[in-house]
Amino acid sequence: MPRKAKIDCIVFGGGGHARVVMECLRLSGVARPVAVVDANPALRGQRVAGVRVAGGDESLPGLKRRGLRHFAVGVGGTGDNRLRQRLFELGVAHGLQPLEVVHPTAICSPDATVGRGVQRMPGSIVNTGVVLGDDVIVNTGAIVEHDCQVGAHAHLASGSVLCGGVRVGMRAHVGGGAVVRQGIMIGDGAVVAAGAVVVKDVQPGDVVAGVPARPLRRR
Ligand code: JB2
Repeated sequence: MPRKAKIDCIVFGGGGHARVVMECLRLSGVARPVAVVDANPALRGQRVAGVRVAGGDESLPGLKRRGLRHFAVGVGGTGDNRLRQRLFELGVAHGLQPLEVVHPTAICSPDATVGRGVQRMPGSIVNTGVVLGDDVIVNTGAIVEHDCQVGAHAHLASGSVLCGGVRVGMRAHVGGGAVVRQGIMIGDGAVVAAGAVVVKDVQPGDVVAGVPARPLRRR
């Protein structure tokens, strides 16, 4: 049952991830999404999960004049997290406050450190000693074991598992169902394909896939 929200907010992006974000905000009662901002002009004036698309990113000053002060990045993506970083920085540059997005079923240790705008989706688990940078997504059912460090804007996709002490760089993407062995380092902007099992460090920008994971190419 959704709880009564205290804060009205803007959601960047009007696709599938945005609808999950809006549901989390509603269920947790943290905020009420009241405007979607999306780059697709065809969406303007349409409704996404019942919320009107106000326009593209240029509509932010007008939304601020309406008194909105908070935002959530509703863009997910399956590899390239640069857009998410740009939108996060855009919101902050407009003086808006990033909201933490937490589904009621997400678990987080009290001894984890969580950055601004972090998203913890249904059934995700963040264990003790973990550090999550700004704007990280711990997507549905993902597990972040003890003492992992995850850089800003990284996306841990649904069902992925980071065993203990893994380090994930900024903007890296760990694909759905991938498993990363304990102590491994994944470089900035690297991509681990869905279902991979990572047993060796991944260099910045590398794309790795398979069991065990091997480099496919560098971005
Ligand atoms: O610069 C932009 C911009 N570029 C694209 N500014 C704003 N405000 N919005 C932008 N967008 C919009 O993001 C697109 O027009 C589109 O409506 C939305 C992205 O939606 P899409 O459904 O394509 O992807 P997603 O990020 O919501 O979901 C992906 O990532 C999730 C984690 C999907 O691949 C999902 O399957 C996945 N679960």
